[in-house]
Amino acid sequence: MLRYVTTNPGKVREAERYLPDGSVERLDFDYAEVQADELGPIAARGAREAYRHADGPVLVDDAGLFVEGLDGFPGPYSSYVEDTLGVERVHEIAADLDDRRAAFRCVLGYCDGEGFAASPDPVDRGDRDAAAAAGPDEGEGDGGSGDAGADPLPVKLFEGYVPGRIVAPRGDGGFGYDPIFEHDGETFAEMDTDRKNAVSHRGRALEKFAEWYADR
Ligand code: ITT
Ligand code: NA
Repeated sequence: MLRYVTTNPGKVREAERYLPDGSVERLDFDYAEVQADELGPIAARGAREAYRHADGPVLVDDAGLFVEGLDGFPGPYSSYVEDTLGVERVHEIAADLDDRRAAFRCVLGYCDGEGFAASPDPVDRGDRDAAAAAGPDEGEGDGGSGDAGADPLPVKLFEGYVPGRIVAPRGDGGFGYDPIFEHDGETFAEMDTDRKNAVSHRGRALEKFAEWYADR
């Protein structure tokens, strides 16, 4: 059984469409989100922590909204910013910008305690094209913990990206920043789950994961 580790039921609703019925269950576990500029290291460390907690295969999902005109803010801090400022305030801030382009990024981190055939690296990107999204190599030197040395648990990362722009809130589907994120004339909150999945950051990452998982 694969555990999809998240405190966010909205993510699971989307993920279910990509994973065989009955093969995955949600694990409501709040792994520590290390402070980092990039989603990749957060997902990789989260996957290891969740694996040790679950004692079985896990998939963690770290996502964020990156606003161009704000140099990528809130990015990895999207969850904190949603809880503090709120989505409407993020729209108000973006409304004053010349450049309201934005992107959602999602990084999935898979860990099952074993190595991956094709990858001697502790962190293997399932998706090299979008490597920029997760940033430079995970860099086990997190600088904070004091205990040097790479965590040997291998993690495989899958990334997805979708461009769009920040608009006044519309729609009541989805979750999080969906009402203020417009892609192709519609906000994500105006799309149903299948339509959002067909274009979204999470859909792209899940598609890559599902393909790899099916024939690993
Ligand atoms: P977990 O970490 O427990 O999975 P979370 O909601 O905190 O749940 P993230 O840290 O990945 O997840 O999310 C960062 C923020 O981005 C958070 O405020 C989410 O609501 C938001 N977010 C993530 N994916 C989104 C999506 O597809 N559409 C809209 N907002 C999204
Ligand atoms: Na989170």
